[in-house]
Formats: sequence, structure tokens, C-alpha cells
Amino acid sequence: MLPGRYLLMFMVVIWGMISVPACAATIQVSIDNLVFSPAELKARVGDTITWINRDIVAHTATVRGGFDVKIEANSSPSLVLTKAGIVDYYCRFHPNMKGRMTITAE
Ligand SMILES: [Cu+2]
Repeated sequence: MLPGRYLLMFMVVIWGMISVPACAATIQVSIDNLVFSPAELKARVGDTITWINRDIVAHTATVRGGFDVKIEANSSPSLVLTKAGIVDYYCRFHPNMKGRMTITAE
């Protein structure tokens, strides 16, 4: 076996490990006065959504039959998107608070 061939394979593996996280983005959604902002966003599978709660009350980002992220006052929880599709979410405590994510495959 040629050592050079192993080196090439090693470099391909390392390149793959570096390039995958580089594609993923972190998207911030702020919450101010019971409003998700932006209310609608586009994202890709693998992206991270971070909700930044600037209110003094707790909220959630909840999908019927899906995820349920608890967002305490002055906290900023995150969620990694794992599935493509249109996701409508709302706050369990304030059902008028709504957001939509259009998630496309990587
Ligand atoms: Cu709320």
C-alpha cells in the first residue's frame, strides 16, 4: 500500500468534517413584546435556530406533533433543524404568537 494514498484519503475525510459545519448557519429569532422576529424565515436542514427572549415572561416555540422548545425569560435556547418542510410554530402561553420556518434540504 502506498502511504500517499492514505494521506489523500485522510485529507478527504478531514475536508468533509470541516466543510459540513461550515455550511450550517445559525439563525436568530428575537422575541420582543410577544412577537417572534422575523416571524417567517428560510433555513436549511442542519441550521440552528436560536430564539432570544427579550421579554420578562417565558415563551415556547411549539409545533403540534413536533418540537416544543421552552424559552425562559432572558434566555436563548437553540434547536438544530433536522427535517425539511414548512414548519408553523406558536407559543403555548400566548397562542397569538406565531412563526413559520421554510426548511429546505441541505
Ligand atoms: Cu409566549
